[in-house]
Amino acid sequence: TDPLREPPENPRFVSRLTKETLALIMAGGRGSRLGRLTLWRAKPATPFGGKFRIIDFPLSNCMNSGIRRVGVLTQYKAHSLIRHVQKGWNFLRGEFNEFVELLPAQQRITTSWYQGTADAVYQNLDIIRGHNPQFVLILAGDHIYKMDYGAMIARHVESGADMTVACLEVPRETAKAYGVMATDESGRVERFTEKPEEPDPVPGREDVALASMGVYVFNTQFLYEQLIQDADDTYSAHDFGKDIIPRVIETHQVMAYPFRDTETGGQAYWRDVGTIDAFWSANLELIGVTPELNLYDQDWPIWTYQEQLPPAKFIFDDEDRRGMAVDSMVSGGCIISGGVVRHSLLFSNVYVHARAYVKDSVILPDVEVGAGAVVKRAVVDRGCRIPEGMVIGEDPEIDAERFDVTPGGVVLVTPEMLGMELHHVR
Ligand code: ADQ
Ligand code: ADP
Repeated sequence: TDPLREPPENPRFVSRLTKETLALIMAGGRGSRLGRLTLWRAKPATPFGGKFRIIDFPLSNCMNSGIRRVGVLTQYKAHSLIRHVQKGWNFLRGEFNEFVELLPAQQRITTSWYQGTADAVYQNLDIIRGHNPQFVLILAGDHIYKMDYGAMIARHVESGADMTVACLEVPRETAKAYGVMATDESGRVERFTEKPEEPDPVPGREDVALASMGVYVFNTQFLYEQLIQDADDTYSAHDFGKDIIPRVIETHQVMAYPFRDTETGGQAYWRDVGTIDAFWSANLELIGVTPELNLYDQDWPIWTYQEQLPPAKFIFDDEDRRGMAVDSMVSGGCIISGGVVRHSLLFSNVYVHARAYVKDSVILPDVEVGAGAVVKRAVVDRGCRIPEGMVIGEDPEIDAERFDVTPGGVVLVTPEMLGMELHHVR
């Protein structure tokens, strides 16, 4: 039986498994392909979808899956991330042994910062031991998706695996960016190559490959053994994808878990918004009539830190016939005062002044678009003040002098590029 299509017969069984699970969210990576959007924040802290930050997705998946013991491993530019987790994720009940705990790199065991992902976990071994979980669920902090980890852990237990790796089918040409695996008929992983030049295709389907999502379930004892062994290996990069998985598939039972859409059984939504182009289009996709990622799904709410903000306000100028947003999402605290917003996503507290025009753009919180300014096909970072009359997104050559223009023709605008002294810090 496929636990994804048929709910497990005894749901209490799954809740026992999730209760016995400690989730560790790897949130230390830089996300350097996001360019200057991650100059001052780690990728998991990057705002997404009008109200959220990327890390809210794996964190919400944990809550909705009944996993209430979560550690967040941070390293690179963690301040914004730490602040968000502290403000927004402190609603769990310690009395019930529920927590979201921050685990910054602090050189507790060795004198180096976290090296690979396995080293980040290794350096927290004593903390994990203290929680004494039966399973450890390792998650990446920088993907956008809705997934019930309970179903995966149930499958892990049913199959008797030592470790289970969640995977997805991706076009073979994009598979180079991932860990790629091949399985036997039972789903056991037989080959695993991190970021291969020539990804293995899925048998019989030449243009598809099986990519690891970087989501792993471990039996805790097995994880300890592997991490301790790996720590002694001077040739290891101490990374799950590069070192641990290729090694353990030889000697242990590592199973693949295909992540599918729970309703259709087909391809599930999963996005690595690794580049500005991907970030821009994943945000604008949400505006569509029936986006693949439904943020209005009350069965799988995405939690976040919410500021108390007044409703969005639209001030219509009768003479100019302006002061509106169409085909857009507009968050709390925004004021569109005599400007026009089309096919755009506005995060909180965005002020669009008279005769300004915003189109095909993603505007992060606390931005002001000055009177008569034009912003097209852009990602505007938090705290930017676009001066009166400035034109962005009409002439790539002029844009490139001041801003970053992506291969897809999206203009990234940050406060530094506008010559602003400091990021708007609140
Ligand atoms: P990558 O995403 O390239 O591949 P990596 O850079 O290790 O792997 O990042 C994985 C996650 O760990 C990210 O969320 C990142 O922020 C975080 N991270 C990285 N280094 C860290 C550190 N030192 N401390 C704390 N957190 C850290 C991985 C797998 C592939 C898989 C893809 C799926 O290695 O096999 O296909 O994820 O995206
Ligand atoms: P976020 O929108 O992700 O919360 P912030 O704009 O608040 O990010 O900035 C995140 C962190 O980076 C804060 O600690 C802030 O002080 C710091 N920061 C932002 N811009 C600069 C800058 N130009 N110079 C120094 N520190 C900065």
